[in-house]
Amino acid sequence: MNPFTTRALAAAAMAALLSACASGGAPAAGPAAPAGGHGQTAFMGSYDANRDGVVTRAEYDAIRLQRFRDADTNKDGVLSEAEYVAEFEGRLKRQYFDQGRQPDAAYENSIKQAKVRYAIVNRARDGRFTRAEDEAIADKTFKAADTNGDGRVDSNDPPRPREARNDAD
Ligand SMILES: [Ca+2]
Ligand SMILES: [Ca+2]
Ligand SMILES: [Ca+2]
Repeated sequence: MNPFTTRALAAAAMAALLSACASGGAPAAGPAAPAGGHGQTAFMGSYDANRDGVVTRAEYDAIRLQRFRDADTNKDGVLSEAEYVAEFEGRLKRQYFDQGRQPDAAYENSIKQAKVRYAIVNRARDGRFTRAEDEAIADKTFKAADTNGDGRVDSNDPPRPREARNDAD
């Protein structure tokens, strides 16, 4: 099978998946762009649940917790790599669908990045990413985005240099 055929098949499979998502009916409320990207726009898109331009710590923590619980499909209280990546891919698919995009090289790369992130967040390398580990990362990620340190992430937070960003999520 030549690479073009493989790509076409992959695209067809993804289109089927995306239309399955669509018929499921995604809720209109909630964050605007729930996966991927860096910087404040991505952060707001992921965590500003009521879309008022401010991410409070309460909003942020609630979404992190919900995400963790949704990802823990076997309900054992920890995330395996497969659960972690599947949760991310679900959000990425919705984002692509909402934007009318077909899966592309960036999509594949995002999935690879999610696997890399899992290896980073699961520090113990034991295949068990715990809620406590997630909370520790969440705290760092929020504080990294809240550059003026007022406990909220909004347009008053000056961007920080790229090398200082926390890429854990
Ligand atoms: Ca908000
Ligand atoms: Ca689990
Ligand atoms: Ca702030």
